[in-house]
Amino acid sequence: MTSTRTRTRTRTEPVPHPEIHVMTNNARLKNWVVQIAELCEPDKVVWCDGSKDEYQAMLQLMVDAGSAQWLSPKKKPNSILVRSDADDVARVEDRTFICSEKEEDAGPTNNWMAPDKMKAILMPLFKGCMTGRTMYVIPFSMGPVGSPIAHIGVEISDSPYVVANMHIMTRVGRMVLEVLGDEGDFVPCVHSVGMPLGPNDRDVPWPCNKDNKYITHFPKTKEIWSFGSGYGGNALLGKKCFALRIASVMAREQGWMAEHMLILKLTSPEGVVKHIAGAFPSACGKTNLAMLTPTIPGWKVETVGDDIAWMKFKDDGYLYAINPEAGFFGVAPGTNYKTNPNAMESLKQNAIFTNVGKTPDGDVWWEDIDRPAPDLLIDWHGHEWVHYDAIHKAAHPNARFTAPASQCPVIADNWQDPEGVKIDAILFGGRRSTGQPLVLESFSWEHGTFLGSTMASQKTAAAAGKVGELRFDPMAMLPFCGYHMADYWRHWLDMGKKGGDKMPRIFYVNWFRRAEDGHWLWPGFGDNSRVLKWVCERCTGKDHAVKTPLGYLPTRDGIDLSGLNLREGDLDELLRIDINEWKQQVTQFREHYAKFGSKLPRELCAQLDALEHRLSQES
Ligand code: O2Y
Ligand code: MN
Repeated sequence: MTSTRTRTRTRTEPVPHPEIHVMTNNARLKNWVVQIAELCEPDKVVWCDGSKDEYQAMLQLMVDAGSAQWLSPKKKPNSILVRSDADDVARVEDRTFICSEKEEDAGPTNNWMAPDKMKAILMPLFKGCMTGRTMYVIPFSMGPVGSPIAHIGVEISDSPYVVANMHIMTRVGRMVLEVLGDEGDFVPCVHSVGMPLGPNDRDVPWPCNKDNKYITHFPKTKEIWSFGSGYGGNALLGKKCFALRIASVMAREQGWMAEHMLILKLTSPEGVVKHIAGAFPSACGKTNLAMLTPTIPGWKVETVGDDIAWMKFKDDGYLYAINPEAGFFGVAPGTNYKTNPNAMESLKQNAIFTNVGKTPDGDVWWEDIDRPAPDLLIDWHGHEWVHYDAIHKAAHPNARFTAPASQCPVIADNWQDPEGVKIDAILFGGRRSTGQPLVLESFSWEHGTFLGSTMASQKTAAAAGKVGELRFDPMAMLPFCGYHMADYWRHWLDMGKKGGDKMPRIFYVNWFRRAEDGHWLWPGFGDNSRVLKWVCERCTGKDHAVKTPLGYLPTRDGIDLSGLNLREGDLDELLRIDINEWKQQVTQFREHYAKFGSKLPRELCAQLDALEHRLSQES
């Protein structure tokens, strides 16, 4: 595909300093923008105002440059298709660094480099990296502008794709600068695709730098520097870099929580409202759960957020959450009117599609979209697609749609409430084919923290008599925690001490358990509302649970199964606890904990010992 080599500047004359039309009196911001312009040497500096005209201009710019194409206005009005470089298609965890002063503060699960050493690598890369390009200054708010739970960032980027996506995913523009004021604080985020253009260079549709990718975070100074990738979480720096990695550091320092969690609003037929946050690793149907269509009559699920939750205590002592984002950056393949009709409705217009297939009539197509691939389908490389080719997918497996959250038919009326929503329950969940019951409730916040810290998916199904190996992803934060994971667990425990009995109840769910013959025991999707109903009822004090070594499990009639034809014995299997399997899991939990050394909170060791003891009492 395209060449992504690093180009050196070929100009011999010094570039006249670009005129900067400053939109703020915030001295720190003004100085920083000048400093970055001097470093990156763009041809032009543009301050983004967040207007609709600006968004449209970015789309047109991409189309004119050959980076994007308009989709049919009849099929997907005001929407574009973008094809990335084949080497720039996903987050790059091995190129993602936490640059804390001390290595021990990044912990064993992050790549670490000392700040000075990283800056010594980055500065020569950023020097002149925007030559021949425009440098965009994007002031954005993570969360409703002015909300006491929100925070402000400013991203500098040389990518119009980033500007357009930031317009959808965050709140961009003048109102952010107004809230920032002359003295306000912001997180500086510097991004470059890492491909300067000399006077005789022709640009490529998706500039990037495949040899030099760095996604770097500086917890002490709260800076983000990203070089070489234009894609998703590597380049839209408000999302994983700010809202999780840097925000998790800020949250620990300031006494709040930045979590990789969906937020949903659940309303019972009697009008009882509960807000539930949920942490699930990638590919566990988080967006589907956030937008679920309940199968039980009278219950309503509405979406507050599908990926990230920021939670702060209010004066009443409860935790309130906002979704810091304003859009969805959802995985396209597998999304269809059966798995997630609300996502399909959300992306019907004003959307950006990245690396999906294109139909001859100007619509999008991806694997499992619910309609057969048409003739003359163009794949994500831009080539005619060969049908039924199992290896060459029409859409890249990590193909994305970016769509405004406001277009979701079940977006909650209070999703932009600056005060946030009171969180009643937190769900943890992994993909576990054996062992883990459909749902259980923790005994306490401390026990719930233990459940989150041992959250895992199974790499392979269990062989007879042996547990499948577990891939741990504590609180679904493994790639996103900006500091030592054991210090993060300490922070969870401290939050629990602070909130006491006003903290949300904690549950662990598993939609993915299989029977011995391999069939799924639980239908999932809309039927997950049956589990949410049990969660809601537990929060309102209903006592339909039994105490087990793992936590409180539903009684046999605790889960509403009306209208659902579960096979005989499947409910028993969904709630069965195999003591021997759990004893083997305890061994794996110990190995997992051993990685965190002396920082591991003793409360969590005590929880593991207590689990082992409870299991031993059962045999
Ligand atoms: O591949 C990327 O750059 C995006 S990753 C992503 C996007 C939206 C929501 N969650 C994720 C994730 O990896 O958790
Ligand atoms: Mn995510």
